[in-house]
Amino acid sequence: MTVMTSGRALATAAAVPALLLAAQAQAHAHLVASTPAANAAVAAPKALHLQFNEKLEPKFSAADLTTAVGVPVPVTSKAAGVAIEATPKAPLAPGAYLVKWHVLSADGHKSEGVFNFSVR
Ligand SMILES: [Cu+2]
Repeated sequence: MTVMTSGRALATAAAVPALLLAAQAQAHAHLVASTPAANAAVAAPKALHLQFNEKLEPKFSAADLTTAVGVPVPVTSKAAGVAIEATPKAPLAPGAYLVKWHVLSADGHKSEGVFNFSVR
């Protein structure tokens, strides 16, 4: 009984990414979710999480952080699997921030993007 239940759960979980990939088949790696979310106003996050639709090449995938006026904010960026985690080296002060990401997906295509959030 336990085996059947987990089997159904796995089948359901596998179906969701398959649908997402089908809808984005031409788009290569792109951002599907982030924490903070784009345009969100949040308490200072300890880390930024970016999730993509395709597996990333860690050596060529990273996120950078700047203030809204372009002043670099030091972060440690680590890519693994389909995600990037960028950890600010110091607590983020209240204000507006810009996250710039660039990735190389496992299919060999580069893509990049930008989103912003603010710290209350
Ligand atoms: Cu591609």
